[in-house]
Amino acid sequence: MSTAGKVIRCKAAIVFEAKKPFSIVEIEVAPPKAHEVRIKILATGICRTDDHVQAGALKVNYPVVAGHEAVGVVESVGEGVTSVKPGDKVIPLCLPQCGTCRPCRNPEGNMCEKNDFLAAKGVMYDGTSRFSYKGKPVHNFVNTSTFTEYTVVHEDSVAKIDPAAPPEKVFLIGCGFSTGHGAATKTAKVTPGSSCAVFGLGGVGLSVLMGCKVAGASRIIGIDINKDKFPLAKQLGATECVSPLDFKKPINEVLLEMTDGEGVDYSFEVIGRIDTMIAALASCNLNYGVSVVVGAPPSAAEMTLSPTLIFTGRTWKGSVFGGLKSKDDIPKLVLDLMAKKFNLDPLITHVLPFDKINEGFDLLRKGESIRTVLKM
Ligand code: PAD
Ligand code: ZN
Ligand code: ZN
Repeated sequence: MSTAGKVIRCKAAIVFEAKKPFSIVEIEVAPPKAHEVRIKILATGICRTDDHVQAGALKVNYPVVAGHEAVGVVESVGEGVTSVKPGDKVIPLCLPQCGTCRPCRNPEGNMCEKNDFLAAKGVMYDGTSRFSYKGKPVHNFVNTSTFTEYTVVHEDSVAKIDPAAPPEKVFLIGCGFSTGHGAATKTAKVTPGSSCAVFGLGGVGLSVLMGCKVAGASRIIGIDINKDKFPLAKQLGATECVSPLDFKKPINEVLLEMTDGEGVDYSFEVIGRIDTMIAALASCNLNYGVSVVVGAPPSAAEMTLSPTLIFTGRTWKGSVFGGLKSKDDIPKLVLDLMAKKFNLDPLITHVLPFDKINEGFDLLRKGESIRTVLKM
C-alpha cells in the first residue's frame, strides 16, 4: 500500500541535547510539501561532523536528527518536483545547489545560499519541520538528516544517481569521499609532481590523500597522532607518515626540515583544530604554497596568527564539500565509482545495524574506525 501523502512512523536516532547519546525512538515524518522529496534511507555513514553535533561543538538546534552522508530511494515527492521521482536511487546533499543564487551561478562557487551550515536553523525553507516526536517538532541537520528510516529534503538537496550503485559503498560519496577528493582536486588543484601534506588521516583526510595521488602528487606526507592510521594511509598513496607526538619541536618545523626548508606545495587540515590549521599553513611554501582548511572548526572558535604567514604569498583557503557543485558533481562521482576509477572499500572499516549507532560513534572516538556504515 502506498505511503505517499501519509505520515510515516519510523525509527530515528535523535540527539535531545548536546553531549547526550543518540536515542533511537519512533518519530513521525510528514509528507513532502511542494518542491520537497521524502526519501527512504538505505545506508548512512558516521562522519566526524555528526560527532561535533552530538558533542555540542557545532551550533545546531536540539532536539535534532543528525546524519548527512547517505544513500536512499525516493518514497514520494511533493508538488512541482521535476528532477527525481518515486523509486529513484538518490544521495541527499548536505550542501544544496539551487542553481539560481550567486554562488550557484559562479563557476568557482558552491556555497549555495540555501545552505544551513552557518545559520544552522534546522528547518525546511518554509520555517517548519517534517519531523516530530510525541507531537513536538524535531530539527533537521544541514538540509539532510539521515539518521532516520525516512527523511524529507528540499529538491535542491537531492541528486539522482545510477540505480546500480551499491548502497553500502556509495553512501560515502554523500560527504567524506567527495569532500576530501574535491578539496585536493578542485579547491587546491594539486598539480603533477607536487608535494602535499595531509593533517588528519580519518575518512576525509584519507580521501584528500587519494585525491592528491590521482592529481599526480609525487610526495604525500600523512600526519596523525594515531599511528594505527599509517598503514592504510600508505596503502592509499602516502609516501611517508609522521606523528607530531614523536617530536619536541612543532610539526610545521619538522615538515620544513623534511622538505629542505622549502615547505610543501599543498597542505590540508582535515582535523578541525585551530592549532593544526595554523601548523598546516606554516608547513606550505612561504611564497607559492597553498593550504586548505577542510576540518570543521568549533562554532565558537577564533584564531590569532602572525600576518607574516600570509604576507609572503601563501594562499589560505577553506573548502566545504570539496568545492563541488553538489547536484551536478555527485552523480558524476558515482559514475566514476561504478567505472572503478577509485575504490572506496579500504575506507569502509565497519558495518553495523542502525540500532547500534552509539557503538559506531564509540569506534570513531576511539580511533578504531575510518568509516562505519549503518544499514537501515
Ligand atoms: P576523523 O575523526 O575520522 O579523523 C580525524 C583524524 O585526525 C583522526 O585520525 C585523528 O587521530 C587525527 N587527529 C586528531 N587530533 C590530531 C592532532 N592534534 N594532530 C594530528 N592528527 C590529529 O574525522 P573525519 O575524517 O570524518 O573528519 C575530519 C574533519 O573534517 C572533521 O572536523 C569534520 O567535521 C570535517 C569535515 N568537513 C567537511 C567539509 O565540508 N569541510 C565535510 C566532512 C567532514
Ligand atoms: Zn560529513
Ligand atoms: Zn544556490
